[in-house]
Amino acid sequence: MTSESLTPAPEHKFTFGLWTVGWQGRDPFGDATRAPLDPVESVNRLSELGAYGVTFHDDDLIPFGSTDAERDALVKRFRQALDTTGMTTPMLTTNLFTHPVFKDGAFTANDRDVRRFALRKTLRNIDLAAELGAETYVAWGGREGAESGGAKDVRLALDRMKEAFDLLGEYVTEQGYNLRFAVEPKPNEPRGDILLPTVGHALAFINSLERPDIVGVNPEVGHEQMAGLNFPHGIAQALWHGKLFHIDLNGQTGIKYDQDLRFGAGDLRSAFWLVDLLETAGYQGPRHFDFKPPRTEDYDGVWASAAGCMRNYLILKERAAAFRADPEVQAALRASRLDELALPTLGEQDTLGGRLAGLLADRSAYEDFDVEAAAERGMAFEALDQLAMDHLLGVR
Ligand code: XLS
Ligand code: MN
Ligand code: MN
Repeated sequence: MTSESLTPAPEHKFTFGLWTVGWQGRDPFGDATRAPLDPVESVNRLSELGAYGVTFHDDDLIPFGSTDAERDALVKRFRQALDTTGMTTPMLTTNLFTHPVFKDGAFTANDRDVRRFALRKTLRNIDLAAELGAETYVAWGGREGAESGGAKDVRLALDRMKEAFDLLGEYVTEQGYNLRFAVEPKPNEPRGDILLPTVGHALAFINSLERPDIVGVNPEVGHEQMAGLNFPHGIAQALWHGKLFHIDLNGQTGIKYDQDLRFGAGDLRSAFWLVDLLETAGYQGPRHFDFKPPRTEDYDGVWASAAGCMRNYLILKERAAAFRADPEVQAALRASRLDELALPTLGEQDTLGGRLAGLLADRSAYEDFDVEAAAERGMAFEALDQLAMDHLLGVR
C-alpha cells in the first residue's frame, strides 16, 4: 500500500455534509461541546484534506428565518469559497425536522398547513440546488412517523407522501432541472417509527410515483444496520434496480441508536464488502460521508475524524482490490461456484420448444438428478471467507 494510494483526491469523489463536521455535539443528554463552525471554514478544511465537495440542508447554510438579503449574502460568500477551492455541491437537501413546526412531520404531518409549508420550503431550496449544480436532492423524512398507533393513518400518510414527491417531480421536470431525488430510509429516531424505514420499503414506494425514473434511494450504512439488516445486500439490490442515486457512508455497531461513527468504525467486515461492491459494480456517484465526530473531540479531532473516513475508504478499496486480484481467491471463488451463479438457470440445453418445455423434458434436472450427491457437496465458503479476512487484516 503506498501513501499515495491512501491520499484522498477530488477524483475519489469524497463529499461531506456541512452538518457532519459542523455538528456541535448537542445530544438528548448534553449541550454542545464545540463552537459553531463557519460553512466556509468547512469548505476550506475539507478541500485541504482532499475532498471533492460538500452537501447541505438549507438551514445548514442559511439559518431558519433569515431574510432574503441575509440569504443572498450567505450564498454569495459560500459560492466564493467553492470557486476558490474548486469544491462542488453534488447534493442538497431540506431540513424538515429541526423546527418545532415539523414535530409531527412535514410531507405527512397531520396538519395540512404544515404540509404546504414543507413543500414551499423544499421547492425554494431545490432552486438553490439547481443553481449550485447539484444533481441529487435527498429527502430524509426524519419526522414522518409516529410514536403511537392511532396517531398516524399510514395509508393516508403514504398518499400525502406520494403527493409531495409527485409535485416535486413535476417541478424539476417543468423547470428543466438536471436533478433527481433520493429517498433516505431510516427505521426510527427521531420518531418512534419512521415511514419508509428501509431500502426495501423505499424502493416499493418509488414504484407508485408518477415519475419513478427520477427517484432513487440514498441508503445510510447505520440506518439499515439499526434494523439489523445487511447493508451491502441492500445496496446490491438498490444497484440491481438502478436506484442507487447516492449513499451515506458511516459506521454503526449493531442495533442501537444512530451512532453515525466515522466510516470504517463499527462493522468493519460489512464496510469491506460494501467498498468491494461499490468499486466493482460501477457506482459513479459521490462517496458521501454522513457521520458525527464524537462530542468528545475538539476541532483537531473533527478533522482527524473526517480524514479517517476517507483514509478508511481508500484502505478498504485497496484491500478489496487485492482480494479480487489474488489467484488463490479466484480459485476459491470457483470452488464456491460463484461462476456457476452467473449462469442462467434456464439455458442452452432447454432447446425443446421453449424454456419451460426444455426444463420439463430434461431428465437430468429431476428424474435422474442425484439429490444425495448434490446435498453432500461442500460450498467451500469458509476458506473463501478466511481469504477475505486475511486480505482485510493485511496479512496477505
Ligand atoms: C439523519 C440523516 C440525515 C440525512 C439528511 O439520520 O442521516 O442526516 O442524511 O437529512
Ligand atoms: Mn445516521
Ligand atoms: Mn444520512
